[in-house]
Amino acid sequence: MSHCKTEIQYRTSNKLVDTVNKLIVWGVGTTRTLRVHWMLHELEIEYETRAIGPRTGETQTEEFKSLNPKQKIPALIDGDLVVTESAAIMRHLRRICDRLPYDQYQQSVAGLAEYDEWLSFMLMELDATSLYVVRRHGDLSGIYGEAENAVTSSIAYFERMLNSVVDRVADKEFIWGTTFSELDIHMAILLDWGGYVGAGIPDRLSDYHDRMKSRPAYKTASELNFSA
Ligand SMILES: N[C@@H](CCC(=O)N[C@@H](CS)C(=O)NCC(=O)O)C(=O)O
Repeated sequence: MSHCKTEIQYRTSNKLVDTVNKLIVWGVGTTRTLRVHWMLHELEIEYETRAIGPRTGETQTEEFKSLNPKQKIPALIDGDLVVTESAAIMRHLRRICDRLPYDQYQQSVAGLAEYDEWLSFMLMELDATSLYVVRRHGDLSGIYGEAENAVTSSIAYFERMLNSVVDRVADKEFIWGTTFSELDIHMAILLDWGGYVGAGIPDRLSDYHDRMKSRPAYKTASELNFSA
């Protein structure tokens, strides 16, 4: 994989330099870590992986706690900078590497408002308040407790929210503007995850979902993320 060095404008202490740090990603094995590995592969950035997994105790070592006191993966180390939260890490990677250029709409006020709307919607409505509730009281019920009603109603909520945006995704090449972006990564992984927990995924999203999953970066990153 080549590095983004030649295309990069990397900001350190207000100075633009043309070199980048060797990036290190902590974390594998979850949908949230997959987001970051997928983006790195789309950008063709070389990086190292510290293959720690969730609920293995590996997020509670002194070394990792000093990097991320939240004790959560993924975390990205970029020189002196530690970036946590998968969405923030993906945004950071887009800023330090311009291999996926933004189109004119994506840079416009309207485009940025749409970006913020999609990101809030996917992180809050489709992830935190629905699929993650299913995870907590489904696969992780040993830790968070059984709550069958919460699981059932969260799946229904996910389906309702997803159905509300079908027209904005189906038949489109990409969710936002005319180029692939981290919003496609979020959506494709949410569709994977929704399918995994048994939520109904509208047929009209199949083409979009299949196209995203056929991207070489998705395949390579999934292999790395789930086999480690
Ligand atoms: N909002 C965070 C969520 C990160 C998160 O909850 N990570 C879980 C795995 S999906 C974790 O590290 N849990 C700690 C552990 O299981 O040890 C993100 O998107 O990065």
